[in-house]
Amino acid sequence: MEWARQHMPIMAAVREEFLADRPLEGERIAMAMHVEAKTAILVETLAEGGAEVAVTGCNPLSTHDDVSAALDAHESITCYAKRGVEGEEYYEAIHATIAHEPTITVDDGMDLVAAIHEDYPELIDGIVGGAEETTTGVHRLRAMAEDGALEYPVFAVNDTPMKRLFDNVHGTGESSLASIAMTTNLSWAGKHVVVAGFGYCGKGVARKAAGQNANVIVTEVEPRRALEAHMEGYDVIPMAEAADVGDVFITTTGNRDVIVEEHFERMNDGVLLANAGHFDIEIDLEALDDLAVDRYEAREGVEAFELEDGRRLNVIAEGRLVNLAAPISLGHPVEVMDQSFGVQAACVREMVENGDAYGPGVHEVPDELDREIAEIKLAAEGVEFDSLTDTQREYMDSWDHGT
Ligand code: RBV
Repeated sequence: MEWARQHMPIMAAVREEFLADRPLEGERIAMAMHVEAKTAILVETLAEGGAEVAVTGCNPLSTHDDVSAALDAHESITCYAKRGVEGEEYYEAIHATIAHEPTITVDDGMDLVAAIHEDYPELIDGIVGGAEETTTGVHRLRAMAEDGALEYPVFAVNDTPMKRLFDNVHGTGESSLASIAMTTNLSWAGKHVVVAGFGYCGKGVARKAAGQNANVIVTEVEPRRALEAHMEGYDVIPMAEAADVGDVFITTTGNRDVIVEEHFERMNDGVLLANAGHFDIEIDLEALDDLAVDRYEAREGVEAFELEDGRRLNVIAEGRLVNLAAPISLGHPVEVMDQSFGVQAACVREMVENGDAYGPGVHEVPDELDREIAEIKLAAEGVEFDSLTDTQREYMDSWDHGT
C-alpha cells in the first residue's frame, strides 16, 4: 500500500483536500471492488474525507487478504473481502457491506446496486447516489435504467476520458499480458494471439501484444470496430477460423459464449485461454468440461483440459479476469488506477455535495471533474500544456466566421 501510495499523485492531492475539508463527514460508503493495494488507497482516502467505509470484493479471486486485513484495522473501515470465496459466501460479504446502510455506493460490476435493489429496497431513500467503475457495470446499469428499475443516480466513471482511455486501454493491455506471461512463463514473440472484441480493452490488449512481437488476430461483431481493427493492420477473421490458428486467446467483449464448443473442437494442442472481461462467462468452461476426459493443474494458475484425442487446452485463472484473478496478478498498473480512483473520489464528493441535482439513472461524470483530475496528473508529471487565448475561445464559440 505504501508503494502504491508513492505512485499515486492524484490520490495524494485528493487526500490533502479531503483531510482539510472533510467533505464526506457523516456519510456511509459501501464499496465492492478488487481489494488490493491501490484500491486500499482509495478506500483510505474516502475514510480520511470523513466517511465510514464498508468494503468487500467484486470478484471471488481478486482480493489480497493482507490488504483486506490492513484495511479492516482502520477505525473507520470495515473490510469483508476474502480471496477464494464462491457463490453464497461472496454474497454474504456483499450483504454484510450493505448492512452498514450506505448513503453512497461505489461498485465495480454493479453487484452492490443489484443487491440493494433486489433485497434492501427500503435503503434506497437514504442513498444519495453511486459510482460505477467498469464497462460491464455501466452496461448493466443502463439496462436496468432502461427497464425503469434503477432508483438512484449513479455516475458512469468508466466512461470518462481519464478512465477508459488509460485504464481500459493501457491498464487492461499491460496487466493482462503481464499476468499471462508471468503465470505461464511463455513468450509472446511469434505467437498468434487472438483478441476477441475491439472495444477499449481489446484495443489495448491487441496493441500491447503487437508491441511484444505477436501476430495479432481480432474477432469482432460490430462492423465499425471490425473495420477499425482491419485498418490498424490486424487480421480480422471469425472466431471459427481464428480457433484453427490461435496460440493464445484473450476475450475482452463483456458478452457471454464468445469461445464455445465448436471453437474448442478446432483448437491446437497447448493453446492458452484467458479472459480479460469482468465476468467469467466469455469462455464456455462447462462445454469444455463436457468435452474433456481429464482436467488437472498444469502449473499454478493454469488448468489443462485434456480432450479425447490428447489435445490439451489450458485455461488461465479459471476464465476469470486474468489481470486480477491469476495467483500472481496485481491488477492494473498503479498509475492508471490513480487516474480511475481520482475520478471515483471526485464523483463521491460530487454526489455528497450536489446529489440533489441528479435524478435516478446513469449519469455522465461532469467534464470539469475529469479535467481537474487530468490537470493534477499533468502537474505531477511536470507536463506543461497550452491554454486557449481569448480570441481562440471566442472563435470556437462562434458560428459566424465562414469562408
Ligand atoms: N481494476 N482494478 C484494478 N485495483 O488493481 N485493476 C483493474 C486494481 C478495475 C478496472 O478499473 C476495471 O474497470 C475493473 O477492474 C474490472 O473489474
